[in-house]
Amino acid sequence: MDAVSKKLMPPTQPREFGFYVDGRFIPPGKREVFERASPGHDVPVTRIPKCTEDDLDVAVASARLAFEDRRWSGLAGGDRAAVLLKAAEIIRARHEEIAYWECLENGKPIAQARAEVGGCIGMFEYASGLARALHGDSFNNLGDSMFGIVTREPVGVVGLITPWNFPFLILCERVPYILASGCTLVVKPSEVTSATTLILAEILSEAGLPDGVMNVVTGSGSTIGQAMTEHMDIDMLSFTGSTNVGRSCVAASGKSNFKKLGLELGGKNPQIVFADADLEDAADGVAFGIAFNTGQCCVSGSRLIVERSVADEFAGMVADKLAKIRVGDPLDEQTQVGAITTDAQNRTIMSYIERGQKEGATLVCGGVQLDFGQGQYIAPTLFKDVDSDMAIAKDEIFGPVLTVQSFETVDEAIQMANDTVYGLAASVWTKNIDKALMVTRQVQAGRFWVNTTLSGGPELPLGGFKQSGWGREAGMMGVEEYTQVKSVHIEIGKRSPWVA
Ligand code: TXE
Repeated sequence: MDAVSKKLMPPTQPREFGFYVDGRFIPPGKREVFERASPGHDVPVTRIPKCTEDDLDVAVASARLAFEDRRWSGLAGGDRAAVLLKAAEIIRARHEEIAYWECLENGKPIAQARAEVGGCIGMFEYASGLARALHGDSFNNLGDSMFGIVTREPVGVVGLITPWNFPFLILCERVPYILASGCTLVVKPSEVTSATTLILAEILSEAGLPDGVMNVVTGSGSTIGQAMTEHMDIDMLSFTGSTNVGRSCVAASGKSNFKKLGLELGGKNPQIVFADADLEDAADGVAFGIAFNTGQCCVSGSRLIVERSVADEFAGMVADKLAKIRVGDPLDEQTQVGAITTDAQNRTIMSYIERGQKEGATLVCGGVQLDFGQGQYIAPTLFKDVDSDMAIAKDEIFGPVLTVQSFETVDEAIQMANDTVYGLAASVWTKNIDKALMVTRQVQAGRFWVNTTLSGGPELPLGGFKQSGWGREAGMMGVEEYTQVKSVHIEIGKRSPWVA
């Protein structure tokens, strides 16, 4: 498809998918089917089966068998790497198709979806190298009669539950790393954005991934997702989503088999701006940090904390930027911000905007639903006169809503930044290296940006402090998370007897 010159349109018929177990797609049959409408166009775009708990059991059994017979974990890292590299090549070839379905189900702009798919290719390429680099340790310093080896072994069957905000990107921040470790897996994508996960299953099969190593079960969180958290035969669960469901994953793990957990949960991420920053750059970065992906981003910079001497001027600069963002049809090449992904999320964001006003904050810009005749869109929104105990300053809104608060000293900025139950990400804007380092070292956040925001790649690990979660994805740590460590003690020579 000539991506640039041809105007993209939604499909005339929804695309039908089966779910994927043991290397084959299973059509819905008598199962209920969920019809997903594009949030930007209000027309049906995909039809996805609602799997049953029995389907999940079959998928887990398939992943279990594939793990136990070592068809994947028993391969050399180089052979696993070859499959991941081939998958990267096929994703590159199907780049446009993946971006199109991502855009339709999620509502994100097509240009952004394309860039994300490009990033996913890098994830597969990088993780392929890690399949070869993964190694343990050895101890040659235990005396002449003892030698120690530490091995890393795949943890087993992994359950992967993903959200709707970055259906393909979040998937690819995990799947190639899980596969690099030698684990097998069962994935449950969000019920509203399953298409690109099913496309990835097809791609991996074509790339030579043995049957049963990756399975995809589609359906709701309350049935399939909950059953995964309780499943006795899933060894590890990686969950990305709301803090509340993260809590229920922890409870379910304790009540079932103590499965290992990786959790990436909510965030209320500070953007700290000092008066000595390049304010033009900072205003642009802050606008991007809150409006990108309509603010439906766990690492959105949703709390602007700005030095008092420039607070009014800077808020004005950010408001100007927000007003110029091109919001509109996700399939339009020029669009920067697309539709809100779900009706429920749209209602949540609008109710926070109403609540902010009721609690006494002043709306500087946005705050309204935009009418394009179809779809659901919200104008990028800025609130000033915000107190830290207001809901808009405390809760993860998960929408394009930014609050402004001001500080006078570095310590005050650090204290305000840390005044949250979350610790996922933070950004600081300053030209003073001392301030940048003090803030970076003292603010509790798993990801930090200095004079930039929301950048990333396959090399650096992702994850949160505090109630933003447990564990890390991506980078070498992203493979190691999916391994167990075994310590081996080897006696050399004749044993000195215990019983004479
Ligand atoms: O998330 P859920 P929702 C936050 C964000 C948003 C809020 C609600 O604040 O407003 O969560 O979004 C599956 N057991 N984030 O309701 O429900 C579900 O099917 C197991 C932040 O959509 O957590 C989907 O696959 N799984 C976040 C996934 O969990 C369950 C991204 C996420 O859905 C389940 C998304 C259950 N009981 C939302 N219930 C981030 N950190 O990026 C649901 N699911």
